[in-house]
Amino acid sequence: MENPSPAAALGRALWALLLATLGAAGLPRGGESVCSARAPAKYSITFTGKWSQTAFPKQYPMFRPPAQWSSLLGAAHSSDYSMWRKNQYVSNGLRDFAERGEAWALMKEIEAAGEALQSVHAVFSAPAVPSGTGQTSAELEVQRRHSLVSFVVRIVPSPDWFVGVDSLDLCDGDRWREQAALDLYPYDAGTDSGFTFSSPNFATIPQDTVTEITSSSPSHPANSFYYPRLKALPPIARVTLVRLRQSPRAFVPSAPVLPSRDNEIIDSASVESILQGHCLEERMKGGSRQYMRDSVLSDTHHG
Ligand SMILES: [Ca+2]
Repeated sequence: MENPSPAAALGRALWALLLATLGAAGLPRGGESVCSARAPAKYSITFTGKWSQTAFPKQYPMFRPPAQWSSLLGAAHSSDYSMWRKNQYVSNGLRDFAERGEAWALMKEIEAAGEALQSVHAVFSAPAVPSGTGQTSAELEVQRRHSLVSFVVRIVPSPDWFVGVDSLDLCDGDRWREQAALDLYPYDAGTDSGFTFSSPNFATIPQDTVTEITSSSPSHPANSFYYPRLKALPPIARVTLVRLRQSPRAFVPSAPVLPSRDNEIIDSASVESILQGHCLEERMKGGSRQYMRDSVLSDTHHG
């Protein structure tokens, strides 16, 4: 199936011709180059927390809950979809996720984007990380028209702080990147005005845009990330994406990824538990085949 064949070569040639014919109309928003990589590509994504007490001693959360990370929720999408963006307002779904780790509304938004604009190819998620420095991973698939990857992970505890990636393009012209790695820094969703990790809820009215939290901004001594002597914060997490070489046919779906039982996060329902709900499974079956095939849904839930 994956062996290059004359038919496949012809298909690629026709596709290239089609793209050439479409010309500028086929260009994604923002003037990025068109991805012409032929087959879809599969990646592993690994999120590594670097939120240690050594690196971030100020107000480091020790109890109820100790420093940890929510589930990771992401999507492979086109430039017509944006999960979050610096200096823009978050959606209601991302607000729920950033403030409380609730993934349901965000999932519904992603699903709606996938159905209305075909701008989302697949959703992926990884289990929550029960410590500030733990690791979690997932697999995802991108394709030519959905070569961008975005994801979010909530900082727990925090008012509305998260880390993530906005529209990382895994395609480089006619080929897929072998790997990508990014240091991650905290962002403020602009929906809760709490200054510290454990601040009580304090809605930001009117809502503010997404801003990066730095060692000097917000410029207030009470802020948990305020380190006036530091020029910049150290990265609080890192993400690595590595292309998997297995052909889709040879790929053996991994065992279901289940949330950790002995380190239940004291946030809200995990993404996994929501994603395992049959309602969503039914709704997502159009736009997220990759998710359906490889991830947490059990085989007892046939849509
Ligand atoms: Ca805030």
